[in-house]
Amino acid sequence: MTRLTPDMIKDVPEDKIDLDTRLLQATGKTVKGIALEAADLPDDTDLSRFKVAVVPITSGLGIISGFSASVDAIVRRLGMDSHVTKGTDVNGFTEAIREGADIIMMADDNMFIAYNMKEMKETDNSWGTAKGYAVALKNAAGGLEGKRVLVIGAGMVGSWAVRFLKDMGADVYVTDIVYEKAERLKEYGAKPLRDVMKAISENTLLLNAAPFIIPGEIIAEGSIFSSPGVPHYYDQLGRSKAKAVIHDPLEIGAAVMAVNSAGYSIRKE
Ligand code: PYL
Repeated sequence: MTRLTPDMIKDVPEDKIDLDTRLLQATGKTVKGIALEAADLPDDTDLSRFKVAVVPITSGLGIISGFSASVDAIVRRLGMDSHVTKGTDVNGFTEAIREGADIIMMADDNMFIAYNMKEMKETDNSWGTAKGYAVALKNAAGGLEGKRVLVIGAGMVGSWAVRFLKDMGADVYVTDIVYEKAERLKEYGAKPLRDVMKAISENTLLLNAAPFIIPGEIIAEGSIFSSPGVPHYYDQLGRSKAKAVIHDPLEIGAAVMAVNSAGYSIRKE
């Protein structure tokens, strides 16, 4: 998982890129709509009763400036009652417990989770990102039943994405610069492709879960990229040929985590 930098997320707290407008154009849904679909919850689900605490974590490479504020802003935009704890680490976690948070969200260098305190269930960022971007692709493509989809990158996000796309009825291919990683996903019914560039040039529905900058020359006309991978860059030629490029540095993954975590409580009612 590539570590975010403050520059990558600087526009998230105030939503300066107006992500919902972009997502509505590409998928017909907002971040909240995608997150509710990803969590199998009705579109009119009211999330306002959920209290979320975001706990900054100083371990390892430490705090990423703006990360907690970004997660907090994303969760507030879902209509939940969210805040960042004053304390960090165990101090912050204890604060969250004492104030009765329903959901705690925190990330170290390896894991980013949303934890439902009452149901004692976690939702992690790889799962949330893969589910959210698979749902985004499905909406952008008008359904995936029987359609060929290429997953680029067989890491944590890519391997979840393969499973979700198969569940949506897609004919899933997967490629990775380490072919053996792609081959391992045959167990989920994906078809590994050895030649990465050729695979990309021959597909128009793609979920790019790799930190991989794709040269515009190889992009097929009318491609739809659902593209969570960071660093994120498509050159002018690639953007002119693509029908849509769906990307954000954190929002869709974090929103799916929070909504799916709330879903554990909603489904118990
Ligand atoms: C969760 C993000 C998505 C992509 N890469 C992942 C990443 O950057 N992980 C590290 C997050 C560290 C957060 C830091 C803090 O500010 O609490 N411990």
